[in-house]
Amino acid sequence: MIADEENSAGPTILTVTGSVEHSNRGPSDGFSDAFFAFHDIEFDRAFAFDRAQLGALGIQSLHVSYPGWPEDGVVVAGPRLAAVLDHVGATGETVTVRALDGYAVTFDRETIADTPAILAIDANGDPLGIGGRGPVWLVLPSSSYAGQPKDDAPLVWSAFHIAIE
Ligand SMILES: Nc1nc2c(c(=O)[nH]1)N[C@H]1C(S)=C(S)[C@@H](COP(=O)(O)O)O[C@H]1N2
Ligand SMILES: [Mo]
Repeated sequence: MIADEENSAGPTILTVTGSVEHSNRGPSDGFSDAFFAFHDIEFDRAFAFDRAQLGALGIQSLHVSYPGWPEDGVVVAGPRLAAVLDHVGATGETVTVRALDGYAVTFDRETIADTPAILAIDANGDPLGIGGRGPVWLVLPSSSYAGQPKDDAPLVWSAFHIAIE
């Protein structure tokens, strides 16, 4: 693996590609990066995070509730999306958060970076995993930015990829 800083020690759970100033891995490989290939995601370099690296960016908690959720809402924890964007030196105009199932939401970078959005890796004290809402769940409070839908449509669960464009 070609890397210029901070290699992941554990399995990668989130990869940031596109307009990033800092990277810790080289180009996507048609063989080993099979799931990126499945999603037609190609890149020259990227920043790959394991859980520990995301945790090292500073864990924040959020208690949120949306229509149709359990009555008490959910307490999630993880780094601020803004901290992750800072860490990779994101410079593009948009941030697209993409999930395992292909669901993706694109945000204006400066708008989303000004919100308390977090990339949750735990919910109600338990690590988020695949089959649940993990490995990463984008969570933000209601009314965090102008025009935010009233429901939880922007809250991408099972996220694994962020593209900066
Ligand atoms: N990975 C993923 N995240 C997603 C979705 C999805 O289909 N896939 N649906 C979104 C929408 S439109 C809503 S309203 C909420 C809740 O959808 P759900 O009830 O399908 O979880 O999750 C959002 N996050
Ligand atoms: Mo939805």
